[in-house]
Amino acid sequence: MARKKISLIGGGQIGGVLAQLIAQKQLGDVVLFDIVEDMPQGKTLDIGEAARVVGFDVRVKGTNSYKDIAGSDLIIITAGLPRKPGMSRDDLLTTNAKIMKSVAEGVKENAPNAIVIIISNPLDAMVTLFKKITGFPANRVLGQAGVLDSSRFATFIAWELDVSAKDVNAMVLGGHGDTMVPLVRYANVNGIPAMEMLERKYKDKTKAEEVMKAMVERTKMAGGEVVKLLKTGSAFYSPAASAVAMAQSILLDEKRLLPACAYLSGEFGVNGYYVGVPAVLGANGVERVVELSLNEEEQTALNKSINAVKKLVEDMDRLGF
Ligand code: A3D
Repeated sequence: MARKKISLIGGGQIGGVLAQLIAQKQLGDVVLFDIVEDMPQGKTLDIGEAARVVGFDVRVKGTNSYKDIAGSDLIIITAGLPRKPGMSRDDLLTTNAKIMKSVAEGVKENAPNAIVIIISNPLDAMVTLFKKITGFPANRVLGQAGVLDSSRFATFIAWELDVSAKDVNAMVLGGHGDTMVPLVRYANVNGIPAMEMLERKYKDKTKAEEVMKAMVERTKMAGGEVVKLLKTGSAFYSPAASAVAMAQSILLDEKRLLPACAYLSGEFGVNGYYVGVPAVLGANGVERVVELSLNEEEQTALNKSINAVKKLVEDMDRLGF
């Protein structure tokens, strides 16, 4: 079987880690594209020279030409500026929409059959714009945010309960912004509700609720927490790892159920917008969106998040993109 081809558009912090992780996992040959001359070539040479010591056979190539992405099975886009301290993701809209426009045109012309995962912020708007410009079918255009937001939430729960992060399932839905919705009621440790374990730990329901609330708030602000510490950019190790989990599910047709920024056609009562929802990811990209029952509080929070996404998309339309 021929190796898969994965192209990464944007060779910055996330792009570099993506290239390394994909090579180490041998998911396929990698092309790293950036507009900065020589930089993607330098990074891929460096990553590739570890082939012997790490033990991988896939090829990793850097480029400044879109022609090299031809025949890609999967593309991951990180082109665009990251946040600096004090900025919200939405502050990146105008700059990154311009970048996304040129990227979408390059992908449409050179790799029209690829499945595309977008990471660039503001995420929900960038996925919408990419879909609009390329006209690719909805199942082949999706965004990474929920896997990372959910990993953050699950990891905080694991640290708090002193259990393996592998046993914690916790999902975050909605847009990738301050209105995201961590689903407390569904959070569990191998099936045991996380709230029940917290209540047993503290022997006090109110205290358990306070601790959970703090973890929910930390999850919502987790991106900003990293930005504040790094000062020069935003998180890149965990976003790359999250996109690789999605890429692997698609490339190996694992059909994992992961929260993804997916196009809704009536699911969750939403039509024609990209929102973070549970989705089955397989060889056809987003194979289906999975609905789940929400109580009134959760539905209200999700509606608020959906409205924030709609406003962002309207702002983008008004700016002429
Ligand atoms: P950074 O290290 O600056 O890399 C971005 C790269 O994009 C740079 O190497 C640029 O040269 C390149 N670039 C700029 N313009 C173009 C263009 N027209 N074509 C191709 N490449 C171009 O940023 P990063 O890797 O840290 O972050 C990339 C994006 O991901 C930013 O928009 C972040 O806000 C976003 N991000 C999203 C998440 C999510 O979970 C959704 C998490 C973290 C960061």
